[in-house]
Amino acid sequence: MKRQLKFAPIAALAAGFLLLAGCGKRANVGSYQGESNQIAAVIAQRNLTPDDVLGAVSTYEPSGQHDEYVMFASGGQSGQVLVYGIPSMRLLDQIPVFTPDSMAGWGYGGAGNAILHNADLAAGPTGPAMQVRWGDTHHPALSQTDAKYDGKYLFINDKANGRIAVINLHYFQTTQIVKNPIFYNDHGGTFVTPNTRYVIETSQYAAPLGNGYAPLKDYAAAYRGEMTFWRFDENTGYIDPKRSFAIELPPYWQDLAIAGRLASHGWVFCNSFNVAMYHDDDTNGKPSFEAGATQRDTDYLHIIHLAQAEADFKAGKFTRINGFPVIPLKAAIADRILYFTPETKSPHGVDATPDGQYIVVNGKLDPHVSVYSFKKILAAIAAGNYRHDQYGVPVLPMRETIEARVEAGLGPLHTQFDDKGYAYTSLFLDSAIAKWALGGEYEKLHPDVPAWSLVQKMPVNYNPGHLAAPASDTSEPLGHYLVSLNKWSIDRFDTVGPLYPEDLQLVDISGPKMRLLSDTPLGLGEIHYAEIIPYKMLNVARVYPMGFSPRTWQVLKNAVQSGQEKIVRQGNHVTIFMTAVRSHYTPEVVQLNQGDEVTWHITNIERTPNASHGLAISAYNVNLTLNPGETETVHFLASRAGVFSFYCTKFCSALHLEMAGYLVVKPAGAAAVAQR
Ligand code: RUQ
Ligand code: CUA
Repeated sequence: MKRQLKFAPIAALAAGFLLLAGCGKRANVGSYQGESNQIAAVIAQRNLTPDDVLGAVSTYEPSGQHDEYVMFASGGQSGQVLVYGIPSMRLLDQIPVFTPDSMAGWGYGGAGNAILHNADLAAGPTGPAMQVRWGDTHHPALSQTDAKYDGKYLFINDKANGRIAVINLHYFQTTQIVKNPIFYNDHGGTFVTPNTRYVIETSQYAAPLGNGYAPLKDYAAAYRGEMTFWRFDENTGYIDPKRSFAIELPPYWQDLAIAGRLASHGWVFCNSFNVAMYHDDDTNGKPSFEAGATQRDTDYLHIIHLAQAEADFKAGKFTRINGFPVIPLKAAIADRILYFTPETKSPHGVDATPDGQYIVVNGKLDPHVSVYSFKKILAAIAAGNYRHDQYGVPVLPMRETIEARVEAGLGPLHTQFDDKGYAYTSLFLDSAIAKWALGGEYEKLHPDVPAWSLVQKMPVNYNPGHLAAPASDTSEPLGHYLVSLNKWSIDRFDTVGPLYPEDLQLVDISGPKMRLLSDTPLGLGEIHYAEIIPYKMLNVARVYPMGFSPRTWQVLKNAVQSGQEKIVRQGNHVTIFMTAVRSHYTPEVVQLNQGDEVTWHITNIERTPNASHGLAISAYNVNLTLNPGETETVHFLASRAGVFSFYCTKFCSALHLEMAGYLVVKPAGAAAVAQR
């Protein structure tokens, strides 16, 4: 349809383009005079509309020019985190987290192995240890100080296996993965409290707490949900499981959550979507979950007083499940930690306005966005005018907690906020974004636009899930851009096989109307959520300190240095002390006997940024990436005899191909005889 929008003389557009271009610092209009015909010709030849040209010039980063923002996006089933530059939408990095990554040398002998191993399932009464080597990342959360981004850490969950990872943003490196000790899966994670004291992780599909067994017929009595509060230690940069705890919740399927801030500091809000507790053991011909879980008109917004829960935890009012402290449901009710208020059925996203005053809930099956007032929630709690659900949890009447309902459109999922008092809600079924005006204090920001009213709907392509806007999850959102993370792309790109990419659409939200700028396909995994931060708020290292170990997260005093290279044999244990620098390894030949136990230390002794090396050993499944200053240690058993090469995987210099060596493993016993 857009293509029929033929516009006035191309020359006029080119002139407009020149005006636009002339606004930049890099050149003035005069310097484009010679190119104007050429520009007009390209516009005509490529059949571009004025909007297309505006989108292009708003997002193009000339060679060498950097993006203003970075977006940290979940990589979905890739198990990783993706890093994009905005507005160019160039993919800058894939940070390996839950899945081995050969480009980064993550999970092939180095530090990643230990971190991944730490997050495997431990052996327990129900079965043996289990190794998991993938993840389904959903919700990244940047660390905050005083409800604002501080650019230090990123957290992300693995929905499939109930795990949380910590990524250090000085080195863009995963430093820790913790496995939830009482639950196999999660979804409502990660969300951080305003000072990153806690990282929140909530279970999704109810099950017996502690990963035990109970038949489905015992659902109501034996199945539960839970919310885990992982205590993050700012001083060490690690989650401290010993200071972490959970709260037992009824077996409603808990979904997304958000930590309150400012007005609602100390509280947490969480959706649920199967309050009907529908379950089916597949023997009675009952309908599917899809029908059963949505049979009630309302589900429950969980309102959790975290400050009180923390007090209970500190006072020892918990039981231990698999050794992990859990505040029982009964105690959570008795100590006024947990309340519900109805929400329209099958809700998905819950988001807090920047001031923490309103809680915005989107019910997938209701065209309205429901806005709850935190003040009213507190008043309803104080009034004590509630009934109880079947587990005894107080249910605050919806009419007392709700502030407004905004008719946004079909299938509202998630909401983001800008700096001008507007909210943006994705409409999955409408394939659109609804921009609407906030009320309360926010009315001052847009005196001519009525509070809680729809302002604009803009189509997107297609079926948006989350939206992401810079600093939307903080007390100071920045506006400017919005990324629509669309689940389906249908006809947007050349078809590359039956698995379609997602479509990330960049939208300009700086003006009164939303404006589409660009489409970016993503064929690496399904982005669920993303957070966006100005690049200047990060403090990114260019090289490691010399001898830095990503395994211990420290500079190792005994990391191999230049001149100290050697191979030491003690019985059948061989220790290799190796360095890498453009363009050779020292030593270059390693001679072993079949059956030797090998410990291989290697340090990249470069100080030049960008001078990374690799260490790949054929057949032994060893593949390291060594950034300048980095030291790594690999252990393996020389179980296979033969002549193996090891080589540098990073094209580091003109003589990179020569950066190689021989690993010669002499056969033992009979094998030696068979050798020709
Ligand atoms: S999800 S499309 Cu956040 Cu996992 Cu909503
Ligand atoms: Cu080092 Cu190639």
